[in-house]
Amino acid sequence: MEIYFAGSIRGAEADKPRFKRFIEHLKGHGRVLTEHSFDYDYTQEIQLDDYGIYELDTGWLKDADALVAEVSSPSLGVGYEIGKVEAMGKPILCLYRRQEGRRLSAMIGGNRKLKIVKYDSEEEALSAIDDFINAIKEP
Ligand code: 6K6
Repeated sequence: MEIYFAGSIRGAEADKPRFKRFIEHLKGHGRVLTEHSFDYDYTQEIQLDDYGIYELDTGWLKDADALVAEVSSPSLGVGYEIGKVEAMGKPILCLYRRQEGRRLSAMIGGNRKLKIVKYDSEEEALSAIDDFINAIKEP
């Protein structure tokens, strides 16, 4: 199982420590193609320009069996990735942390093709990941 994890990088409030915990959990289910996208030391080492990042990421989107997107912070890149993977007909889980005074974009929250999980605690998000991946694995 190859999993594409998406989360805000240049968008609002990129919460890398939380993304890394989600990635570690996902690694228990398969290969996370984007593991290093949320690792500044590593990405600085490989130093891709924006054209290189786009080529690498769009290739991984094609390879992925499923997309897990953290959508708590608005991000153009994450929205674009969700749209592309939806067009490929692959399963998508969107994880949204409930926040006072904020609402998830209707273009994500109103899309019945996406599995949307709104969470308060990280444990809820991790258990939603398990349910989502186990449902894909079922024959
Ligand atoms: C990452 C950390 C430090 O430098 C980088 C290099 N940038 C990126 N590397 C890999 N993937 C990226 C990078 N920038 C955006 N993406 C992709 O878009 C990721 O797959 C994210 O899910 C998404 C984030 O988009 P923005 O618009 O929030 O940046």
